[in-house]
Amino acid sequence: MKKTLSILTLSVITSLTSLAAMANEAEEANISAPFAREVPPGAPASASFMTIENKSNKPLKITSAESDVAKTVELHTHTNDNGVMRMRQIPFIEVPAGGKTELKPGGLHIMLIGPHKPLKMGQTVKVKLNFEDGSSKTVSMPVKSFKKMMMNHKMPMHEHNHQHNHEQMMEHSHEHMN
Ligand SMILES: [Cu+2]
Repeated sequence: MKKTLSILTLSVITSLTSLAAMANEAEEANISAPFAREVPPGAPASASFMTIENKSNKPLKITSAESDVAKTVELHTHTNDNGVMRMRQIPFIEVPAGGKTELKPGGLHIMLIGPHKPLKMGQTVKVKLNFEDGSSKTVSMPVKSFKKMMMNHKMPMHEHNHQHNHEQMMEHSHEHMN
């Protein structure tokens, strides 16, 4: 009995040691340029964006997200459905080994559904990312106005129109959702 116990203890210590040696997914994820979208009072939803870099040699997955600024937080993407951009919920956001995944307007995003109060420029919003292995990371992000950002970017005409269309599509999709 005593021998069994010590073998058990030893194996627990060994597995704990190997766990500690391996960084978890949250630690391997490098977040840059996070921001949330400014929304007016009564807006049904906002969205947050960021670039996620994977420092490890294994793919990592964000399987959910949470925030105390909104009732529900979902992982979303945009798909082109016969020329109409639609948002849909996805089960995870994957970041390839040694690569990066960009969450941006018109593409992948973290949807903040049912904001408890209007999100205003200058505020900081916290979004917690939950990874597949159970680890998590809280990201603090500034609230930014899309309109301001686009005005600040003196883009060539074509690029500007492109951005503008995205903005319209986002508005359209948001209305669709509720
Ligand atoms: Cu969305």
